[in-house]
Amino acid sequence: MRCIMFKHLYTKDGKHKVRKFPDGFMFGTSTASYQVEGGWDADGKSENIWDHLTHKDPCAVKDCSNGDIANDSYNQYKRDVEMMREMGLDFYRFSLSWSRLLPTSFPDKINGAGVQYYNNLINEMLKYNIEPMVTIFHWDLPQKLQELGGWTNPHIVDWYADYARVVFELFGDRVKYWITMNEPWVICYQGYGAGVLAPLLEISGMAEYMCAKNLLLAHAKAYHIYDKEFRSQRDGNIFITLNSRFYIPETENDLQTSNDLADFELGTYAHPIFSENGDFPPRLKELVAIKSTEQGFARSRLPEFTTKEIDFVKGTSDFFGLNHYTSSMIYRNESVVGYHKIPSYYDDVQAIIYQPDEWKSAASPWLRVVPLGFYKLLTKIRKDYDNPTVFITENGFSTFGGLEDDDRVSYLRQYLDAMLDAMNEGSDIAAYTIWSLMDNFEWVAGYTERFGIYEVDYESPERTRTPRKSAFVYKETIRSRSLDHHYEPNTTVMTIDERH
Ligand code: PNW
Repeated sequence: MRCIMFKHLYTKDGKHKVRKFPDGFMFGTSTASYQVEGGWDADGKSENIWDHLTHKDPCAVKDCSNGDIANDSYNQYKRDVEMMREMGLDFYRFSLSWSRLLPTSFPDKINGAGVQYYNNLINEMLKYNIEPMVTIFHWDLPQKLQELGGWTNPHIVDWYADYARVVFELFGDRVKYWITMNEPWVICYQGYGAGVLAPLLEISGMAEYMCAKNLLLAHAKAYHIYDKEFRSQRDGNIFITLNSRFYIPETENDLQTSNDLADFELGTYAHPIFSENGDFPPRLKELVAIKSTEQGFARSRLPEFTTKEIDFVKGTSDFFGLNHYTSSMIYRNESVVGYHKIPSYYDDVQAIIYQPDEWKSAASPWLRVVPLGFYKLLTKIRKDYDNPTVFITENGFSTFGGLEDDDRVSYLRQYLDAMLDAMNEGSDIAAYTIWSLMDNFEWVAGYTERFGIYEVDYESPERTRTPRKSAFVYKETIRSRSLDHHYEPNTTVMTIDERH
């Protein structure tokens, strides 16, 4: 390995002392509709792109499974809330299924049974003082809209905004935290560029850029609707969740490469919203334009925003939602001819990323333990975007199952430590969320990779949930509002404490 930039992956501070979280800091866990709900065609729900993919081509998913039943949260929601109470969560982040609420994709018909389900869940949480944090869109696009081009069709700006308005009307009296989109980079690159997630399109260097522009405008439109028409109802908040790794440069010469890929990944979505000038990052525009000209395209493959659109998108997020799991090494690839397809996203940015075998791996092959990267990323966000208030909306570790998840406990402690390091240096971080409350359908990995701090038994009809060691450790973190590397829980019984 030619890694000379950082000698260690771990933060040095805090390993042996108990570290306190600031007053008001919020702890939660997260899931997403398709990954847990099941009830794929229950009570009037229509087909979304994951129903479609898994039914048409079952073994596109590793274990040829699907989310038809998943965790059966559609019926087991009371147990889900009971788990939140067991751990004493401040909030729970879940997502709404567009095709459950609007079976035609449009607001001409609202599915009462779908509304009832989310009302039940929200009301059950509020009964016990658990704040709902609601993601409006976490990847399960109605199949009909996909057939119309999905996120590459500019009309989706209105389709999404109409859907958002409906959910603000339905649930805005009780929901204080709204997330417009989960991980635009994953939606656009992995879904339309790399062909690894539904709709499995592989049109890189083109489709992910079209998707990016439409998605940003759709997000902004929903933000403005909420801001003007609904915010006052509950003095609520609305923001977007972006995902990013940190890219560790192999040598000093790769510093620019690392910054370039950050512009292509996080920057594509963060710069238009969180920077002073708005618009796509200048380096992204420059690099795609140069390549497009060289390749004989009539214009840049990256669409442009008009001045009006730039202003429309700028400043449209109350917080900076961040999902972070891992980091990679990076180097420049100018000399590696034929490594990436032309045109393509990675050819445009001219970067190659990899993770050294020495880095400890989770069950997911892409997930290795690099807490220093979390600290570096949080520091970069503080500096690049004028210290926004950050909500960590996902962070977590996968295993192959089992209740004694010491590797997860160790990962979570190291990542919380890295987060506290960044906070000590001034990063404004207000919330932390573990992915996930429980095992769930892990997209194309099916049920083979387990992210839950509760284990789910997929053999039992009620999908029995059992706390892992990490759930007990998280409970104590929340109770004591502190990080103690040496706390050993008694994992025999999980109880519900006073507060809930
Ligand atoms: C998240 N990366 O995506 C998703 O929001 C969840 O639905 C999913 O289950 C979870 O990760 C675990 O895979 C990721 O670049 C996006 O390293 C990007 C990365 C990792 C996870």
